[in-house]
Amino acid sequence: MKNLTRTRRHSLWMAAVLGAIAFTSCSDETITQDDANAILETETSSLSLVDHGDKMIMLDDLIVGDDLLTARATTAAGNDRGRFNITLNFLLPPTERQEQVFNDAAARWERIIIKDVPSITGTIPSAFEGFPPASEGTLDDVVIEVALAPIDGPGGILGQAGPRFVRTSDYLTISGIMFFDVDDLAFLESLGLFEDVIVHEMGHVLGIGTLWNISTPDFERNLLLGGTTNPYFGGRKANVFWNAEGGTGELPIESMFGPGTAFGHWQESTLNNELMTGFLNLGENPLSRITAGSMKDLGYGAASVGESYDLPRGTPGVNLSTLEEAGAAEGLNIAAMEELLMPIGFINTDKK
Ligand SMILES: [Ca+2]
Ligand SMILES: [Ca+2]
Ligand SMILES: [Ca+2]
Ligand SMILES: [Ca+2]
Ligand SMILES: [Zn+2]
Repeated sequence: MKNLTRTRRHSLWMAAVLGAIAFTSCSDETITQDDANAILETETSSLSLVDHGDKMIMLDDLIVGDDLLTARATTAAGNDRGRFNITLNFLLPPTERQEQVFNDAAARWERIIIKDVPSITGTIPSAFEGFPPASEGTLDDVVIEVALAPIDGPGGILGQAGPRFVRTSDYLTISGIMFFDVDDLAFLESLGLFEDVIVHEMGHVLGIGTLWNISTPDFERNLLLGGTTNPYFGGRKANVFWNAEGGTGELPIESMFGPGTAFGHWQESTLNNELMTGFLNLGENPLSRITAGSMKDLGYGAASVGESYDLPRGTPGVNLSTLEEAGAAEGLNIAAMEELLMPIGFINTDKK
């Protein structure tokens, strides 16, 4: 069993998230889609994440009920060997609009991460108590379980997102979750930010702010550098584009606005309306080639392309620390409403 040094961020509202979700499902009972719908129609709906404790799981060894689950890298072609594919697994039937927004969000990432990765054959358990597996058979290339359910009504908690299982070969996401409060979606839609929020959260599932730093006996990744006062992104590709866009010094990572925002996003005061800052601006929030470069630094086969993004020439990087809270752009403090989840385990994808 390997232990991953996790940079888990604790935040006040994380406790609120946990407190808000009732724990009622039984781990040894599988809930059908109809059952799930019935549960969600009651006032105290309940979706809870399977608790595996703090130890990282090696999926080869995971026993669920009487079943020993195994999942391995495979040479099976999968659906599409020519490109990187994000599969969305909706736990509950989405509305047409929700499905469209999630599909559009996945498509935005698939324009940036383009290279196929080895498919996985086997059973990947659901991250949620009592639900069918996240994936069975051959998975090409990443599966995201999407749960849209009531959490705490409008405002407050938006939800949780992050990876669940990562590959041992590259420590990148195989499975992840996006769990959102349905009661907040109309508000996001009214701001014109529904799709941007989903793309943003999908970025966390794929590793932004969640897989930057990993330390195991077999693998080290240290992309978040600079300590707590002047954090910056250490990846070379992202920095090439940061400089090409007009930034000076190192690509700055957010250090302010508390846990949940700090150390998991680009710095708001400098990167402004870039999508992976902690605040979503009203209007456009492009996914720039700076972020595309950071996906390459993580290890993805990413294209050096980004959506149209304008960073003023000479925008200072980590050397400047004059950020004031009041200077935050008008918009949605997405990071204060989300909980980033860290991976819970590995699937062995090393060549034998
Ligand atoms: Ca593929
Ligand atoms: Ca594949
Ligand atoms: Ca809410
Ligand atoms: Ca922003
Ligand atoms: Zn975020």
